[in-house]
Amino acid sequence: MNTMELIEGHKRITPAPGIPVWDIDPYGEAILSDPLEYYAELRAKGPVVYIPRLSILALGQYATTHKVFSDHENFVSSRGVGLNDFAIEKPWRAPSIILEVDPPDHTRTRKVMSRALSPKMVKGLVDMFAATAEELVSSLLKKDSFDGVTELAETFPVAVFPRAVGMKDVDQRILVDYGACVFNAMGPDNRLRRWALERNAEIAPWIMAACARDRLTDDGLGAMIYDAADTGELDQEEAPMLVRSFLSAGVDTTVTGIGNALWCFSQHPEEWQRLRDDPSLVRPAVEEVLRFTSPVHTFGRTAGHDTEIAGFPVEEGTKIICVLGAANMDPEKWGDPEVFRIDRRPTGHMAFGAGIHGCVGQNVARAEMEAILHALSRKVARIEPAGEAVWRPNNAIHALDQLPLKLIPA
Ligand code: OVM
Repeated sequence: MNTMELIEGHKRITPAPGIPVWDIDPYGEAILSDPLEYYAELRAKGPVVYIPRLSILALGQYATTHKVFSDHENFVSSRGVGLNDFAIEKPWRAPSIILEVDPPDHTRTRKVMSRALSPKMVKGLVDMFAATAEELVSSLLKKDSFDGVTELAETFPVAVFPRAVGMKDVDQRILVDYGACVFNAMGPDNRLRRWALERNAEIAPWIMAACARDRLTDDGLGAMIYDAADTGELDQEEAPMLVRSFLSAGVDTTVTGIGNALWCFSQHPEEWQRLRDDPSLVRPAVEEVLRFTSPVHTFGRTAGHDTEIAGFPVEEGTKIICVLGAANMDPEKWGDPEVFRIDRRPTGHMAFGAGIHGCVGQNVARAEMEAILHALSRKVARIEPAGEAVWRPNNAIHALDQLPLKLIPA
């Protein structure tokens, strides 16, 4: 007899006495669009908070978020990094063989992906990134105004990343939407997740077809994955699944990072001027944009066995959301987190996660953002708002929907 009560596809838990209870929906669209107050209240309630309507624990203080996120032994990924527990419910798609796994399975696939995304491979891409960024910025300078989301933040990664992977099929709308689906699917059964499942049904066949070996050139990052299948490092059917991970995690995330960077500099012209005066600030500016806007705002884990968080007992099967956006805004860690300062050098920010699952593509992500900021900083005196910035709620991503901009030539 199974008397376990389920909620959002995981076990309903009884929180340990003393854990603060907060009756809120962290996936409400108003919060997802404008999360700063929610981040502050979450941190203020304590190191760990129980959210009854989803029966999950939520972490927002830097110290606890970092500790739990780095602890893959107690807080597993193989049961899914959203609210569904893969040990109980059938996952919405075939699980990722790098994201939704634990060691030792994770160790083998991670090694193949980190080779394809290594600093050496990124070095081979930077000239192509720079040339594409220069060309794109030149063409946007000819316009009176444009949408920073569709015409720059989406266009650039879609121009360079599928090319780096060696994809023969490229469709901006499908590639961006697929990432949005993957991240929305991490949330509860709300409007956003239901959209994701519907949209995924339309585009998943296109995505999987685009990951096939005969749809990839033999000189890209995708070919490196298939090479690993040839040498026996991977099974044959694992190669397209790892190429799928490039598309799940590598497009919408960098689109968001670039869009958020444009937003930061349109709102902080004095910081743009500092960047123009000292191009060596491009690198730390990228880190500050990532800290300040947290493109991936929330990521989950599951307690693999009975354990504890901040001294409170946590039962096996508990879903825990790590609110990376809140950790990146914790004044205990950052002092003045709500000040956007491009020379902050925010070592230890959580935008790429932490621990063994820390973003394997972070060198590519940085290179894309740096290429755009370099091109803009040489050609553009000011990045001005040309209308209201509108955020696009997503269960795991903090991204813009619209960003009307005007570039003032240098
Ligand atoms: C994957 C995947 C999907 C989403 C995110 C991610 C941030 C990985 O399919 O492997 O890492």
